[in-house]
Amino acid sequence: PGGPGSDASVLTKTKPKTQRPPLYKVMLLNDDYTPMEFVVHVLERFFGLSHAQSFEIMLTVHKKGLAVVGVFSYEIAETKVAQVMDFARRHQHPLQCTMEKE
Ligand code: TYC
Repeated sequence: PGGPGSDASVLTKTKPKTQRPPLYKVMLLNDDYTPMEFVVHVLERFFGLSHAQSFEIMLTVHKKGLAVVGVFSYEIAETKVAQVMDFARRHQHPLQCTMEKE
């Protein structure tokens, strides 16, 4: 009892795991009708991006079909998507904004 290989001699290290909340990518999708200036305005207004950054991301979406505009916690991502979708709908533009777990 207590010799090599017995339970008492086996050291089990338990790594403390820090739980981080999952993050969500918020993406803008391209369409043929939403004016470019409107998309730039949306990015400035709801994502706090500079005009230059907003223009760049808008062009990426226009050329590639979609782009990640930011990464947020679930609640914030959900709010951004709702704000953009509501703003686009109120202006009668078909702009689509979605979120996806990172
Ligand atoms: N493709 C649109 C146009 O040519 C511009 C646009 C860019 C629309 C990004 C949506 O998420 C978008 N007017």
